[in-house]
Amino acid sequence: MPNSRYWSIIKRVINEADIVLEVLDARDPYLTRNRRIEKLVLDKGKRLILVINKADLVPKEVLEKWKRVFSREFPTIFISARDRLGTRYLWRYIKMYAPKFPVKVAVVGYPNVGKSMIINVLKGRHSSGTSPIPGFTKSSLRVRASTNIIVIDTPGVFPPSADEQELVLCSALRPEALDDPVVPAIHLIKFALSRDPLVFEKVYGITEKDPIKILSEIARKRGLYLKGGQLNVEEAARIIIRDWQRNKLVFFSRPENYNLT
Ligand SMILES: Nc1nc2c(ncn2[C@@H]2O[C@H](COP(=O)(O)OP(=O)(O)OP(=O)(O)O)[C@@H](O)[C@H]2O)c(=O)[nH]1
Ligand SMILES: [Mg+2]
Repeated sequence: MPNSRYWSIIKRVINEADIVLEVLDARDPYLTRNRRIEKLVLDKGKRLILVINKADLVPKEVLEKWKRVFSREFPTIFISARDRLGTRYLWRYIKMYAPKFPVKVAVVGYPNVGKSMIINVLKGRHSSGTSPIPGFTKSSLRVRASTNIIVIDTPGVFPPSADEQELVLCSALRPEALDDPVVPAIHLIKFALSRDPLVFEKVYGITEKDPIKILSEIARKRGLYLKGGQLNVEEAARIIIRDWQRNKLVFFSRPENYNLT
């Protein structure tokens, strides 16, 4: 089970670092916050900055709200590593919170949130491999971003207590890694509809609101049938999960969804 092995890497890297960037997914920064990491950072007396990444997928007014809510606890910024937006702020925050120079900055968080892409942005060129498949980075990697700043990439980790459905929502589990993709896909569909009732109409042209019917429609439209002629809803479930992880199925949460204002 790599997650537990990855945790030991995270602990070591947090020990070594002066500042920790906890990377969150802008589509749901609340769900992708990892309290266990935050506690570790605080216990070690290190400085924590919350970095909401993938800002290109979410309206700015929503990001401003998340920033306002989270800033009560920790310094928070939002960026798009892919589009290189807000990265100047990231530099500024790192310099502002550095207790000394040269400073070591650890980049941590759930799988697939964009940690390696942030490392590449800070470095200014491609140093760390990125991938839409969660669990890509498997060890820590130290990169000199400037004369005074060393950044450390880490593997994505999730809390051992997280269940499969949560992990699917956090894009932390590949659909291939699921024994039964249908249950988590149904959970994902319900979650998506609660955030945007029209999302399946917009993305797949499906007006159905019942999760099983949505899966059947996707299977029918793609011609996914089992040998006996029934619709292959398992494959449809994997497609939905994959589309969410690869940003084809786009919806997002607001602080109000968690009664945070
Ligand atoms: N739209 C969008 N996609 C992004 C952004 N940053 C990263 N991605 C995409 O998200 C996926 C994951 O990026 P990585 O940098 O590999 O994520 P990671 O956190 O290092 O993932 P692990 O190594 O698996 O833990 C890739 O497909 C990236 O292209 C961003 O700002 N916007
Ligand atoms: Mg990575």
